[in-house]
Amino acid sequence: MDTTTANSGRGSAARNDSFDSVTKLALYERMMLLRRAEERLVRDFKEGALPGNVHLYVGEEAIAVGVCAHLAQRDWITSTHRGHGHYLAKGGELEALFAEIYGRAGGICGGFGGTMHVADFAKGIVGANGIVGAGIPIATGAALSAQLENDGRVAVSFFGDGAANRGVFMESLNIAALWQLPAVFVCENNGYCEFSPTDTMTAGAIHARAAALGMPSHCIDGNDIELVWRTSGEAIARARNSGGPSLIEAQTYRLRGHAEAEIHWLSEPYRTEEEIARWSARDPLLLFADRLRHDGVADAQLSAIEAAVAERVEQAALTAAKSEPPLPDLLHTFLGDMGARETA
Ligand SMILES: Cc1ncc(C[n+]2csc(CCOP(=O)(O)OP(=O)(O)O)c2C)c(N)n1
Ligand SMILES: [Mg+2]
Repeated sequence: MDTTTANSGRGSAARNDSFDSVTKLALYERMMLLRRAEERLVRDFKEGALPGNVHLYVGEEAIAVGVCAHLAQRDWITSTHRGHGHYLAKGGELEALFAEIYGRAGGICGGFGGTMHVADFAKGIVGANGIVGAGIPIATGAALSAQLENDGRVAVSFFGDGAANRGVFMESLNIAALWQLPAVFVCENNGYCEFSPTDTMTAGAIHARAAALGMPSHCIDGNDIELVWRTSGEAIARARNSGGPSLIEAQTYRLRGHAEAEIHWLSEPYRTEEEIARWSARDPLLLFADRLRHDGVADAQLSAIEAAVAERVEQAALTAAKSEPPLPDLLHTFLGDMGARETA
């Protein structure tokens, strides 16, 4: 997706306004990258090759990929505990992602952060975050800095439906609306907060909360890549052109568990087979492949994209696994002052 994430001018992405065949195939490839990378992690988890647990984004790929297609490298995103997809969609390096999750020195954070802290500030990836909702005020602060610098950057915050029930959500939206900050708030409503259905914990509609603040909002099918791409393109352009913030509620479903380790925690299922089957039939990659075939893309071309991505993922995972664990001495480097105090 080089054409859409290139860095240019005052932070404006070299954005393609038409959902043309080049854009569509680039989006498909990027969604496939997210999917295959996490399928590799599923395998690693089952083989006991991961140092801990992972929260996967499988089934939600259209959101991160559709939104990030409109961002330049110098724009910011904040992410969640389910952050691998956001990282890859914003252009994060694949091998460094695997190495980080494996806890190796070649990781994007030197192997000290792990799955829930993948970040690359140079690419505007301000970080995944284990604290639910914590990325929302961070993106708001980034948007404030863009406004003060008047540099045309935009900040996007991805967060879940559960996070929208934290106080910091309304606090952040309030100040973003009041100061007309260049921010886009993207709520990934996957119908669950851990094992609790959203409708057992959330009053009203999340997107409707913006109306009280005079902020534009949209509620869309988050599994429809074209809809995500078009809606977020408008919201990001509005933010970039001093038109203020927006809230997008993208409805989706996680096709895997809340966390891979949940099979060890739960005594009974919290979702029905019927529900999972219904959403599997609406897998965003299947929907997009159908759309591409309908638009005349040959099966062979889709298979070639998939095979190339699979090979890239396999090579990255193998290389990352060969990276050494971080040197213990470096721990004090990252602890900074706190480390100095502890060792004094
Ligand atoms: C402040 C805080 N409270 C609770 C948790 C425990 N927790 C981790 S993930 C999660 C669910 C979040 O749901 P949602 O925001 O909908 O995101 P999803 O997992 O569905 O992507 C919870 C409650 C936490 N990490 N941080
Ligand atoms: Mg959720």
